[in-house]
Parts: sequence; C-alpha cells; structure tokens
Amino acid sequence: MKLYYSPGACSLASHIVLREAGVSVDLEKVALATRTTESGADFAAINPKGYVPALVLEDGSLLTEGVAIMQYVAEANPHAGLAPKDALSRARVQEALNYLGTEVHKSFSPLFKPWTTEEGKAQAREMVLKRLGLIETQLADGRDWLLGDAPTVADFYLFVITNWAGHVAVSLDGFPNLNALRARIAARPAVQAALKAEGLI
Ligand SMILES: N[C@@H](CCC(=O)N[C@@H](CS)C(=O)NCC(=O)O)C(=O)O
Repeated sequence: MKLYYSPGACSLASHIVLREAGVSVDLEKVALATRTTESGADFAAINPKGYVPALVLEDGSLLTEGVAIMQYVAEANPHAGLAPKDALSRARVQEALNYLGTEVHKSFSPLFKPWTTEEGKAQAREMVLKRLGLIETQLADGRDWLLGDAPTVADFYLFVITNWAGHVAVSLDGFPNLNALRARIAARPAVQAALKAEGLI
C-alpha cells in the first residue's frame, strides 16, 4: 500500500491509523501547492480530487476520503481493536467522524486560505471554538477517549485537526479535557512514529 500525504495535514490521521493497525505502507509526500509528489509524479493524475489523503491498495485501486480510509484500515485489521463490532458503536464512530470532518475540519479550512479576510478568519475561529466546545463538554464525564473506554479512529482524527490550532491562532487553553485527551493520544508509540516519519518532531 502507498499513502499520499502532506506533513501534518489531515492525511496524518490515516497515517497514524495505518501504524496503529500495524499495516506496512509506503509513504509519498505531496506538495499540495504544485500537486507534485516527491518522486516527481503529477498527483492530479493519481488522485483527480487533488487532495490528500489518498491510499493505493494492494490491488492498485485508489481509496480517498480520510474517514473512509481510516474506517477501512480499522475494519480490515480487527486485531488492532479500533473498529467496534456492534451496530450502534459503529454508528457512534461514524457520527464522530462526520462531525469532525464536516464541522470541525472544515471550520478550520478558511484559516488556511490566503483569500480569507480577517473578518472571515475571526468568524472561522469562533466556529472552531464552538465546535470544539461541544467535544470538551462530551469529555467532561471523565471518559478516557472520545467515545468511551477505548480509542477509535475518531480520536486520531481529532488529534490531527486540533494540532492545527496553534498554527492559526486558535487557543485550546479553555479545553482541559480535550488537552488531556490530546496528551493521551500523543503518548502512543504509533502516533510518535507517524509524527517522526512526517518530520514533525
Ligand atoms: N474530503 C477530504 C478533504 C481532504 C483535505 O481537506 N485535504 C487537505 C489537507 S488537510 C488538502 O489536501 N488540501 C489541498 C487542496 O485541497 O488543494 C477528506 O476528508 O479526505
């Protein structure tokens, strides 16, 4: 398998999940500004969507969309314990991933765009804090992981998205539960290995 990624981008969540699952994967970095991969390939020809993550499977087919990649890897590697088996627990993972992808991740997006006005950025920060505030409240019951007693792929996605906060002047200071969860995730060997492999630590 080969994962197309950009350091620290949302593709890091797929990268972490692959390592958590013990899947051996080649990594190929993509320069998103030029849509060129580190081996000189035209990334748009590999993934017409033009964005990371993109995972080339063993049969040569391409799987895109981070939430699909993470769930596929978790379910294809049940020994890793990242994929709950009962229908409601699976729906809870889907619920969390959808919230993270469509509400939290995409609330951060305007903060990275050069064309966003300062007013637009202020609104985006407000929205990010509101979305994260809900997660902070969910964590207030003392649970160790986003969905309860065990980590799921949603924890890794949350970790990666909230890593962006410091780069775009979003303060996580008001979120002690979220910060404790982030620390638990960061301490995992697979997470450290992925951060190192992407040159982030
Ligand atoms: N819907 C996609 C969005 C992926 C996405 O936003 N990727 C960003 C990095 S976090 C990217 O590659 N942006 C470059 C671009 O869109 O030009 C997913 O969830 O996988």
